[in-house]
Amino acid sequence: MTRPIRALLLTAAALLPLGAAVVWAVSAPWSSVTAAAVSGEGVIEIPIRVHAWGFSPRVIQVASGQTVRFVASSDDIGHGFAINELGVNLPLRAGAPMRSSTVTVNLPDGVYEIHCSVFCGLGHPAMKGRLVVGMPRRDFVSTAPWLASLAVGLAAVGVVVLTLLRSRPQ
Ligand SMILES: [Cu+2]
Repeated sequence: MTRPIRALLLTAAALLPLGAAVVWAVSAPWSSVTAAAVSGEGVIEIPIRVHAWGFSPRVIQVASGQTVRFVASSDDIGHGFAINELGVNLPLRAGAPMRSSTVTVNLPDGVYEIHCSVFCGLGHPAMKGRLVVGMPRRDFVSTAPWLASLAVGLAAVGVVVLTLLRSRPQ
């Protein structure tokens, strides 16, 4: 194996685990679970920051039966914060926080979509978050990015090991 090819392979092998780690961190379900404050009436207030093109936190976890109020604000342009199953749809302007009415989460354990309800440009269709109710069972779709990044990481380690073994002087 020539030296430039070996260098290229080693670089790729070093970068792949980094990419895998990013995929893993972004897709990990607990990566951005909200810290919510309980207000006086036992209503959990959930602050959400909305920006082009995403939600912070991206994943909101609530228990079934909990009464919540969403307080959403846009960091940049007009967006929307909507969860169809809860009948929540807040139109947002930059710098003007909006509170939803209080809603009791009477939904079966599961993962529900949070989406932007106001067209906000190129990334709008992909602007999604997740509302996790209770402790839903993991399905394959939610573990697929994990498994993929694990496989990529292992493959990268394999490439490094093979390259080092082959480049050993005989
Ligand atoms: Cu949008």
